[in-house]
Amino acid sequence: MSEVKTLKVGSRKSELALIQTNHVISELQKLHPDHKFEVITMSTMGDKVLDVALSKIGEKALFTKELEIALEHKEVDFVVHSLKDLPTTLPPGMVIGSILEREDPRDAVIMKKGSEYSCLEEMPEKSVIGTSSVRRAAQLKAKFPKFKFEDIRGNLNTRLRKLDAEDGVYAAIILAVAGVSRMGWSERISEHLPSEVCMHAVGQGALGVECREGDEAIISLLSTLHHRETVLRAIAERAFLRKLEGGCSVPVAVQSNITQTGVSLSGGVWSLDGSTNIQDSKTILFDDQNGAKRSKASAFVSIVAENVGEAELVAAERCGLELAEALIAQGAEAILNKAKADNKTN
Ligand code: DPM
Repeated sequence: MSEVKTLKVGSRKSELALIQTNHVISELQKLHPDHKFEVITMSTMGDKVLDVALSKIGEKALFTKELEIALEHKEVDFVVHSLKDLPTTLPPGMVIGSILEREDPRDAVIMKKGSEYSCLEEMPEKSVIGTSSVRRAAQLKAKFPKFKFEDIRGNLNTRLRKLDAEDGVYAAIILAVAGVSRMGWSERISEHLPSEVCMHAVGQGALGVECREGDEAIISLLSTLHHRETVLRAIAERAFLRKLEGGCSVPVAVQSNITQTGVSLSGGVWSLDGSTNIQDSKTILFDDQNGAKRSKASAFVSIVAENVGEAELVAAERCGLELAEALIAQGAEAILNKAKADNKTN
């Protein structure tokens, strides 16, 4: 009998991060009642630098780097993240060992407290909408040229406080439904944005657990939390973003779906002002991937999921890659390069 050792779980310090970390621990505890877990918190650059727009910091591992260093030094055994904050290429030696069932991946409109409006359509000209996401701003600028879009930074608690402040400038802010509902604030959501208005970010609404590559005991423990459909959607979306070389500084958005027979992905790229965009869709059937082989323990866009079918994983990755190739053939790279350059100068 091996002695039960306490596993160390890394987390950011924000309330949302701790809710997410505790959720993963409680799911693990249900399946593995004999294990013990201890949470170790730390701040990341994204938590410390609050006066610069996210898209301008230009560091892809903004919310993950310090935690990954702790992982590398074995100060923690695994780290819980919002999947959308995990870059599509992880540092060498790191993998994603678990992807939990996705919540609603849409974006939502939160009105200032006491607002008389219930959706963007109703709001008057020049209303100030708070978001630091170039993806949200680009899509919404195209649909609602009547608004002014302004950066808003800080964790969710800070943002809600800035929105509701009596002397605050924002009439509404845009946040992910998943984060708002994990915080217990669902009743503050006035409008869920459909994909025709605002497609979501890659990985949005799902949790990903990062661990050391080759740490078989932890990988096998974490694999028990994998949610098949979410794993496949995450692979398709991340393969798409990786091929486009997009991070959180460029307007790239997606919408994915898993059916009995295959993977479907819609996606697009936008100029920062939303005036130019390229969108397309792709479906790849699982059937077409039969006979696909992978080497043992290989990762798909850094996701290790040995308990999900080979043909399905291959189909998901191909779906993302082929959609990206289709967009590149239609001129996506010029739009993204311009967005990256404009981001630096604005
Ligand atoms: C990333 C973006 C944002 C976060 C960019 C984007 C939003 C930044 C902003 C990559 N990470 O979505 O286009 O609104 O200024 C973040 C949130 C969550 C994870 C908060 C949110 C919770 C939802 C989830 C920040 N990361 O997007 O409202 O787990 O998907």
